[in-house]
Amino acid sequence: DTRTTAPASVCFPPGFAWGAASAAYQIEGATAEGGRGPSIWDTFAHTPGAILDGDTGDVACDHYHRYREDVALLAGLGLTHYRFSLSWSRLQPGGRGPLNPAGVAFYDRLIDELLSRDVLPWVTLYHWDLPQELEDAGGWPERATAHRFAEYAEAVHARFADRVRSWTTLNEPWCAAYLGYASGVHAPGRREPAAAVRAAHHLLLGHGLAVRAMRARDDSGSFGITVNLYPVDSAGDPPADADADADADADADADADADADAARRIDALMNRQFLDPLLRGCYPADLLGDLAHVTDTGHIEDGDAEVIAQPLDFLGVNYYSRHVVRAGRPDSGASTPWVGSDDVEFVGRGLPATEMGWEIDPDGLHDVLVRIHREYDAPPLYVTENGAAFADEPEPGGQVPDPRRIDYLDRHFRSAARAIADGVDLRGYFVWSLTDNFEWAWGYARRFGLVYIDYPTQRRIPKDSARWLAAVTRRNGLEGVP
Ligand code: PNW
Repeated sequence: DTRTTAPASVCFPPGFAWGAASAAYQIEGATAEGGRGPSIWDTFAHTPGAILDGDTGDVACDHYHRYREDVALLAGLGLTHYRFSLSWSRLQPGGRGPLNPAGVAFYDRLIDELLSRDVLPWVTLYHWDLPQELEDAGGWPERATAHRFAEYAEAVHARFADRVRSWTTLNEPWCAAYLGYASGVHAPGRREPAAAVRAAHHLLLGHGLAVRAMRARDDSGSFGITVNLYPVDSAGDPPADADADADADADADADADADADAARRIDALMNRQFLDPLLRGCYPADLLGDLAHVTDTGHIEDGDAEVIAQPLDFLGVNYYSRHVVRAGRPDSGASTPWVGSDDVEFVGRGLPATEMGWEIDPDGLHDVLVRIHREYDAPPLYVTENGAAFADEPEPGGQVPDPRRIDYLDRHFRSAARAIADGVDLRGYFVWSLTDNFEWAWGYARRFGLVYIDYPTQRRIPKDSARWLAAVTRRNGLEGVP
């Protein structure tokens, strides 16, 4: 612990929304039931070598059959909000046309169960599971996919808007575009940098078209998007001054400039590529310059900027860590998500990390929230994901002590409270994740849950962090640490 003073108690604003989050492919299983069609994640997970240990989402947490128990766990924690995603290929098996009645019936049951326990459903329309038929037609690099997404959103909204008030179009378009189409570590596993840039644009376009279509039906709901943001710092020391030797100073200055430029480029790709078109109505000019040698802008049509910049009722922010970068050598050959910037090195700072290898940096959450507040005309913010993978296992007595997760959440909650004190209009916080689940490329080998899942029996065991979170939500705040 690097704290210098013991934290005082903190209170969150009245009505602050406490919740937990999940995503369809990570929990549902039942991938061939109820008329569900295949998605790119079914195809990818069944590709040998794609997922650690050959894991797939075929069964996952069997939430499709056990949703009642999962909703009971959630309500038992005193959580009032549940962020989950709809499986597009459960609702439209081929990615277009009328909704599949059995898919609708499942989400009807889930939503009604949540409402009966006074938990508000926060629906995400797309958490990465594109219907395979749409990928076969080209996927997100094709403009038509944005239109299919808007049609899907409109049909789903028409069916559920009587009970669902909060609509998030996309989860983390950066991941969907760059891990899916550039580095290839996520579905559909393509390694085509130019296609990834087009995918990012068509995801944003699909978001705008979807918001427009849903609002045209009924404007009374709440519409937003979730992006994953990182503060990006330069590793370069600030230029040395004073009396040291002038040549060495000049070298150090040049290095620091190159590092600062690396940080600018990664910030553009990671953060501003999404925040600027959503909240300011245009792409950052420096990003378009950086990407000019990857692809031209022929896929960006007149009017797209206006569609993407639909007014939003909230912005969801997912936060996990900070990036620290320096200029390095071009690393051609390896497939990276950092399209056009494969010469940037990511620098470890030697901080304690979670089992994802992500360094724990609670201040970074404060920094991204304050940055949005200061640099953009932003709608109310929600932390739609934050959480940690740690491998704690049940003890013989049945408890699952996970002190590192409690400490992680405690420090991030305090950082969020500090952002609120600095003027950020933060309205709620969703912990990732309610239960352990299918952690994408890592399969079941990484556990983010507040609730442990014993996969062979599908038994659910609340971890100590779940009970701790229940006390936080009850009190709407944190106690001081003596
Ligand atoms: C997010 N990265 O994924 C997703 O929204 C969740 O579905 C996921 O389980 C959670 O965070 C934990 O991983 C990310 O490589 C995956 O930067 C990868 C990255 C970021 C977020």
